[in-house]
Amino acid sequence: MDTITAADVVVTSPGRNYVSLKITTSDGVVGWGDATLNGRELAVASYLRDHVAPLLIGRDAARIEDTWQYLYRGAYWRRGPVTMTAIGAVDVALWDIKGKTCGQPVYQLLGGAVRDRILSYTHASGWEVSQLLDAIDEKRALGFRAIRAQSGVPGLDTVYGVTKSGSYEPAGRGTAPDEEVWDTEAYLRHAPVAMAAAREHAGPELKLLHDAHHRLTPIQAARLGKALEPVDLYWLEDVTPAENQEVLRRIRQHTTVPLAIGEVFSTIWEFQQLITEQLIDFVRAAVSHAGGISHLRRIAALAEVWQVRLAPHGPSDVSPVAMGAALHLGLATPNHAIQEYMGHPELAGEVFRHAWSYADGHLHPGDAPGIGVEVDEAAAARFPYQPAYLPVARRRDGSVTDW
Ligand code: CS2
Ligand code: MG
Repeated sequence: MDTITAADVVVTSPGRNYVSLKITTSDGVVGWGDATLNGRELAVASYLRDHVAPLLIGRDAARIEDTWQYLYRGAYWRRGPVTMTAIGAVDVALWDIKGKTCGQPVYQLLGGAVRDRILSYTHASGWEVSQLLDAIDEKRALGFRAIRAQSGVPGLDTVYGVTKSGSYEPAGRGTAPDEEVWDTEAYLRHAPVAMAAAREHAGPELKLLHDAHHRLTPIQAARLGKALEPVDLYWLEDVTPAENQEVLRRIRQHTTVPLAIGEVFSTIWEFQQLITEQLIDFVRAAVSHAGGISHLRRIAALAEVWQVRLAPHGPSDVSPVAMGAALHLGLATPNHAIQEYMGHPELAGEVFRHAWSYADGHLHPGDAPGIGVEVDEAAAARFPYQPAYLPVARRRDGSVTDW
């Protein structure tokens, strides 16, 4: 039996913070998992170091599902992003080990490829609409066939997904969150204008996506959805906070715009009504935040029954390890639609070596045994953790709203 002999947490910050879990077995096999939770990295690192790692020592590395059940049901206190990201890191690391032990890429262990390559989308943004259109052209020149478009909003100094200069990274370094002023009415006036300009500029073929990032009430979301129907979006994302899954019913009554929800969700139970009542079209959970490959494949299987498709979250704060895991799952999952690929900081390339690759608007996990992503621990040590927080949004009256 190949038993777990060590479970170590590697916190590093090559351009942004990442938390990786390294599991080592008695046969000398090393598996890696991603435990990064943007703005709460140390909470997951502690959950792993203080409460999970000691329990893993001596366990059979091959028993992935038993370990998942042990960490989920055995914890008593369950669900939530910290717990599920910790479990996700263990799960991906154990799949990595199993693949390496069998000499197979993980997608082969999941039933083999159902597609040759995975459609991907990336981000294009610009404070002014003209800058957004230029950014779309730049990303199309890189081969992307699907692009998320985000623009500034007249009257606001900060807007989700856009910077006035340089590249966009959501979490600001510092010991407290930046605070941003948000004005939904200004956004609702401008978003249809910016998205229509993007569609006019890009032509009918390009898959255009837009992220409303949890900020609208259901009726505001319905209004935006209707206004964007002529733009023919591939999806409108996070139109409203969806802890109350029921509210999506109201939006569905008013608009046919495809809806994508769930990057902040971490278990199948948060998707249960959204899927079984077809209140959404795309599931957005990340492999790292939703309990790993073992749990996200369950969510995908439920979604398949209701013709809902999987589109895993893939921003810069989903590390190259979890991107690799997402691609193995995506290659082997029939109802997988598209993989987000925002890209990672350039410095991350000094720490993470990956077999997955991008070409011509698509991604592929590669055929290295396991997940195919290795972490250079010596390089990781060169980039110590730096506190960083996602912003807090406030309305113009000073009350906190969803960022
Ligand atoms: C965004 C994310 O990629 C997306 O769809 O919603 O970039 C999100 O803002 C960050 O992951 C938050 O850490
Ligand atoms: Mg999003």
